[in-house]
Amino acid sequence: MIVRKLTDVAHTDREIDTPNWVSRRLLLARDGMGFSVHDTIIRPGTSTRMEYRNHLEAVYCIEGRGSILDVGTGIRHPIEAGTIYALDKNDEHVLDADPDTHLRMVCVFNPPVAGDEVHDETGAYPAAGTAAAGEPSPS
Ligand code: 9YT
Repeated sequence: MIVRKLTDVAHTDREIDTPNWVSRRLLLARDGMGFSVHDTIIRPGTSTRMEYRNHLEAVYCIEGRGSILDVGTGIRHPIEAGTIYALDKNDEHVLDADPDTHLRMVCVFNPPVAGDEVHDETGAYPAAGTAAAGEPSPS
């Protein structure tokens, strides 16, 4: 059994800090669950375009307000505590946090992220099993 607290993860290699968001990775690929779970803060007033071509992601908002633009449909959806969105079609999206509040999101990735991925120029994380995902390539 794995029992872990957010305070165990903060300021370790499980915390990824970027200009728009900070992601605390409570469960990663190396935990062997088949998915990863992140507690992510989206900074106030930021706008982040993403398209996880190599992952499915579900995101549950537990604090704050903002919106998500589904780039494929052009529809913008409000986000508040209690809203979940699931990128079941690897959907390209733009996530905005309102200027006066952060968004706090619980994110689940399948396949799990290894922990040290950064968004590439398309807003994706590299596929699992690649050197870019922090894993050795098969020889
Ligand atoms: C909600 C979202 O997609 N934020 C970007 C960071 C990412 N979810 C992560 O790695 O936690």
